[in-house]
Amino acid sequence: MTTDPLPTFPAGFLFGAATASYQIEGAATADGRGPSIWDTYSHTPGLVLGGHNGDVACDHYHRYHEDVALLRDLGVDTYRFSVAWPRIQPTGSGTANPKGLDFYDRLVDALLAAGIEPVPTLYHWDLPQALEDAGGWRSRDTAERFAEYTTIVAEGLGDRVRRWITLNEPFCSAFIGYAVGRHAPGAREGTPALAAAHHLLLAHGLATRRLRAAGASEVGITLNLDRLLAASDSPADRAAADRAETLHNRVWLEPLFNGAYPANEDEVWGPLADGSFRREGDLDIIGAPLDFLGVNFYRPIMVADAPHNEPDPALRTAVDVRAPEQPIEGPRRTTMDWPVVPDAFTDLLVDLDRRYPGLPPILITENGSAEPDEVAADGKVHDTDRVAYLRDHLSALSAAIKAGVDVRGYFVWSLLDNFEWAYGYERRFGIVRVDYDTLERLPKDSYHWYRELIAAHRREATG
Ligand code: GBH
Repeated sequence: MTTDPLPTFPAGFLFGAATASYQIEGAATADGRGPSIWDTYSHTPGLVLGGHNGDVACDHYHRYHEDVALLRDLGVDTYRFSVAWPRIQPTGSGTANPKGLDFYDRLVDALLAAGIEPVPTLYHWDLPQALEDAGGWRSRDTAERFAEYTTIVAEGLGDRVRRWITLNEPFCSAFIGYAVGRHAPGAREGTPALAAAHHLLLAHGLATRRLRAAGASEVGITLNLDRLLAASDSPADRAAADRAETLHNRVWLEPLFNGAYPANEDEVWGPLADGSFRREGDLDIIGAPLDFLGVNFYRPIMVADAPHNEPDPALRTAVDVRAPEQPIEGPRRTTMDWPVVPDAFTDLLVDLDRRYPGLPPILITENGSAEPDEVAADGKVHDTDRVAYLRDHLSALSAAIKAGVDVRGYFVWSLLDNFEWAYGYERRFGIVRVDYDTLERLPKDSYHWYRELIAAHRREATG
């Protein structure tokens, strides 16, 4: 294990771990849970690597006590999990399913008993299938349904939960789900993907109102903000990076924090941008003040200028912004084939802080890496590459804080190896190994390293 000095953080900085419902829970039909778009997608042959699905996953639904004990021993202040909408409302509308809500009730109580703050995310991609059948996020009604669902959860858990996250990575829900088609529901559409983006933002705004009405003390949203790099200094490549920046980051940041869609969106989306799905007053709902911004960061993305390669004109206007990704040569790559460039994390945060002066405090709601984790002859997992990734990204984060960026906490992705979406169980992000035959949990070296970092931080803060 590394002997390099540990990065340091301000007193009161929060350390946490993160997971998501469909990726860990399993128990897909237990206690009245309805099907979600990810059940449908993963059960469609050929879409998920290895033909894997989330039917069992880590069986967290039945083993949450063991997982809370792992969190307690890790010493985290806080735990970010997501609530599965189809457990609460099996068909996405109507009265609550008491048994579904009861699971999160027990989880929250177990976390509090272990001295850990529960931070639920209301939507981490598992839309009830019945809502998808009625149009999914293409439809404005889904945003209204989400607001109703939010009220149910807020009333059920609000006496014990202080901090809420509305959506996880709406970029993925809208563009990977409805245009690229590599996430559920697997659609390849143009205008409807832009409508989905808008309706997700609207859902966030409506949910924020409901959470405030239910007395929530802190509300935020989680975005996967990408650090976009131009492949060269040429004006064409820089313009391509700028278009990609709009597609990835500005389409969310501008309505949320500047009260308008990005100024260059016509260039990116053409006439689709002012689609009839955007209504007067929506931006006021979307732009309601937030208490924090959740940022997920994994890697930088380099792009170059290129002609459209998408024959379908509708898809062109949605996601083919003539800025295809280029390989970044040099740095080590994780098993996701993602380059490891910790400085990009510092740069992203410093830039964000400079460009959006009115931004609320930031929480890093995900950061981590997928590595090949074999159990060694000594029965342990020596995931030295993950330890290095975490150490270097936490150092990069510490540097951003020292440069003045107001970051209040960090959640490692992920507590457990889990269902990595289109990659099934073939990619492992956990600091705890899961044996998918026995479902046994085995803390990796990275778990012990993170535990020591947290302990050292506490000693520093109290010493
Ligand atoms: C996060 O997304 C998710 O919130 C989390 O659930 C996930 O487990 C974690 O990252 C690790 O991946 O090649 O078209 O299939 C991070 C952003 C965007 C990364 C979608 C993977 C796949 C796009 N993700 N991307 S595609």
